[in-house]
Amino acid sequence: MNFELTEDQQAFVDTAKAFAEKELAPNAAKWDEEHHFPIEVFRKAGEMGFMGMYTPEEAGGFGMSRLDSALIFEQLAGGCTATTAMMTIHNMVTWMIGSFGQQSVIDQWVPELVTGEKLGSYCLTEPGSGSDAASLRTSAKKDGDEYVLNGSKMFISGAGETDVLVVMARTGEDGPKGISAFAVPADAEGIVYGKAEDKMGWNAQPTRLVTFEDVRIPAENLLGKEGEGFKFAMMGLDGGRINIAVCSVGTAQAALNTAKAYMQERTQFGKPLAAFQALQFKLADMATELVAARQMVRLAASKVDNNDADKTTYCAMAKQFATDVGFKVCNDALQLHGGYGYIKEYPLERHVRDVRVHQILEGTNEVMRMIIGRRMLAD
Ligand code: FAD
Ligand code: 2MC
Repeated sequence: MNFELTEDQQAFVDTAKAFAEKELAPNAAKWDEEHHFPIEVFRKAGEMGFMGMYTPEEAGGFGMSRLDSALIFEQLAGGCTATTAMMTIHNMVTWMIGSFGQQSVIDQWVPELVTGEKLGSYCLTEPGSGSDAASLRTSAKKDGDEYVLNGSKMFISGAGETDVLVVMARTGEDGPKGISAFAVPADAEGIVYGKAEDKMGWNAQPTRLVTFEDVRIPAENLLGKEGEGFKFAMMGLDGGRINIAVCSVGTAQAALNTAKAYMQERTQFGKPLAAFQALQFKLADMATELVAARQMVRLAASKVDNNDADKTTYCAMAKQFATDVGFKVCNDALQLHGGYGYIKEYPLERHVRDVRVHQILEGTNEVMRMIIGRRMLAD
């Protein structure tokens, strides 16, 4: 087993790092402050090939491995966490349409999703159904050659700014087997968008309630077959959880780099902070835990690439571990800055606010433990 990156992988990392340094990092604080959703940057990311990375080639994507995509997202997240997280959700949606859509639906959406000219949202959560996703109530009723959607989706990332929504809705019985997935044009008549939620972090992208009131869509927009939607939603989230985990790793690495530099510059008691062994030990623990998190995410990504039977468990482990470590490292980096860490002139408080939600969304870290525990006890 070789833990070194290949030449190609190193080139992906270098390209993504350069993009993050040029297009994301200089603007991240402003986008956060102004709650600006940088549409123009998603277009540029599309030109770089970052918007349909692991979508199958036959559907018009780049067919990259999850591991290679994760290497790229890690670098991008070091530039702007919230913007990169939106790119990861968009990649998940593009993969779902490209993998499970009928050819006409692929032709309609995937080319422009891959270039970043169009953007996608993922709609699973509802006001009454979060962790228990299979209890969702949004309905899709077949009416001739159309489906009619009614219901609400809560906390939808990018909503109001995106062009296509992948919506999980009930076409049959209660529970997971009655759920189907649809590609829904975001401007379809009857879709109502709520206000942008006032959030702790992830301010460079809007999060909205989306309500469907007798929304009619062509029946061909069904992804796969009726009843397959919950499985598709979970398959999407296996990859999504790797991506969110790696957004925490990339952000935490940026925070660690900032803290290391600060420890060497800041003097107290006549010495640089770096001279105090207590702080050296803190830095050592941050670096060690971050390496462990990174390796775990890469292992999970390779399990998905190899379609390993345990891939879902590894994705859950990586998501839970890396997002907890990511939050801790960012918070410790803030602490190492003392009072300066708490003010917005430094990026630490933004890092802490942005990565905090990674412990909650794409399945809470309690749900990740549920997935891992169930699997362990099933054997
Ligand atoms: P609940 O499910 O009500 O959970 C409340 C608490 O109880 C949590 O701590 C949870 O871990 C715990 N809990 C629940 N059940 C159990 C159990 N059985 N055992 C132990 N603990 C349990 N969703 C989308 O579909 N698309 C999006 O784009 C999207 N973007 C989001 C963006 C943001 C900024 C946020 C905050 C959320 C987003 N979400 C999105 C929703 C997110 O996935 C949910 O918030 C999350 O899955 C948790 O659901 P909930 O908020 O309803 O919490
Ligand atoms: N891949 C393929 N199939 C899967 C799967 C996976 N990863 N996970 C479950 N399934 C299948 C499973 O095999 C079963 O099918 P079958 O009966 O044919 O074997 C079916 O789906 C039902 O699975 P469960 O019995 O495990 O379903 P349960 O209702 O117990 O819930 C749980 C499972 C808790 C893991 C799921 O509801 C969940 O992930 N909840 C968290 C919700 C979540 O992650 N929301 C994120 C929203 S998106 C977001 O936040 C963004 C920012 C984009």
